[in-house]
Amino acid sequence: MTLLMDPALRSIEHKVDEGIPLSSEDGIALFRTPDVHSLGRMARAAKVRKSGRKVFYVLNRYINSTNVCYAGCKFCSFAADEFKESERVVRMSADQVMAKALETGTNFNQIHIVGGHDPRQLSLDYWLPLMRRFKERLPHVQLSLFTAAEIDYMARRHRLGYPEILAELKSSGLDNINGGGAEIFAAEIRKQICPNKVTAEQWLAVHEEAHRQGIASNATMLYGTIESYEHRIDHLIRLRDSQARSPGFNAFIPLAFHPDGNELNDCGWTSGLDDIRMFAVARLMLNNFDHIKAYWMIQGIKVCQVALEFGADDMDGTHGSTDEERIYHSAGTQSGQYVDDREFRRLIEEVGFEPVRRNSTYEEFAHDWAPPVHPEDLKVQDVVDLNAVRA
Ligand code: V47
Repeated sequence: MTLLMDPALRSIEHKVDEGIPLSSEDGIALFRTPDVHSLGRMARAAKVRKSGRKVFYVLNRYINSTNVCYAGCKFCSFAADEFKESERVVRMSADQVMAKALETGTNFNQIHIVGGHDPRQLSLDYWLPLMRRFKERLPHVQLSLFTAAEIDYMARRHRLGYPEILAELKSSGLDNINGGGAEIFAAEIRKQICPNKVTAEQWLAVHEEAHRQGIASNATMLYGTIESYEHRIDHLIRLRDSQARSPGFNAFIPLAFHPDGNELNDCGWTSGLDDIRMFAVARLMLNNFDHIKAYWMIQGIKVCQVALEFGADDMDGTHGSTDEERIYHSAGTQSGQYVDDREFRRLIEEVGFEPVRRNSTYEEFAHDWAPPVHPEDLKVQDVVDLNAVRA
């Protein structure tokens, strides 16, 4: 056993070593401990037990397909009102989404798309044909689409239950649901920061039904607005209970609040120390989650590198080009848009871990894996040569 300076952490370390789930009081003690070094050591050990020295990354295309949204969340700087600020509206056609995905080639393993509660785009008539096109053109790419809030919105518009809409989405190729829309589960906070969004119960019901149907998913938590440590711990415990009821979450991603240009601007930025604690507490509370993701674009590359020493084992991945992500770029992130895969591996190796390329469901790939050539990628000369070989 490690010598711990804060005695409050001793019984917690014992539970962690024995695989006993931590209580709410334990979680609060972890957030409050002045002994951040011991917190980090415990979280790092928990990470190493799960994934050794591996740190995962994905060659990804990231697209925000629409910013029209009627949810009116107070923390959001991304949503555009289509009538009052039409100049800001970005609403991509299916052809534009497809073209954007293919803009920088086909060697990627995941396409990540989230948008808004947009009545014109969140419809099965738009998505099902587009998803089938993706699967035909890019059979090696996993579709990580929507948040549970978007799926709930689409289900209500089509008057379908969650089992029915998820079955439709799965049959057209949905592999993974993104973790957004969870915000903070506590109703008293939700009614202040996102009064028109799914409830916690609905969010969890979408994910649990998806898992029952074999669709994987991620979970997030937005922290750094008006919530307390108690609210954060309540959120983590509800996720842990949900994973026990209906397993299928792969990664938990803490989303640090970005204050620029939204109604919660007074809350300001989270501190680097709060970010690091958040990763460590998540790793220790969520003993039934395999992965804790430090998304470089959200907390920034340097904090995410430190987070790898505090329990995180994933840095998300590349974006295809330099203008794809808009949720965090509208709200003030300084992270930039583009890190290539070589640089990704270097960033992970630089802090002593082993980079491992993955897809949405954490199947592993050699770093230089490339997809089989698709007929549409062949130039005329290649087709002639291929026919000559066949003859
Ligand atoms: O639900 C919006 C968050 C989420 C702000 O599954 C904000 O791998 C901070 O789904 N400050 C959507 N957060 C993004 C999302 C996501 C992100 C990263 C990884 C994954 C994954 C999914 O973005 C929303 C909301 O919680 N968000 N505005 C803001 N100002």
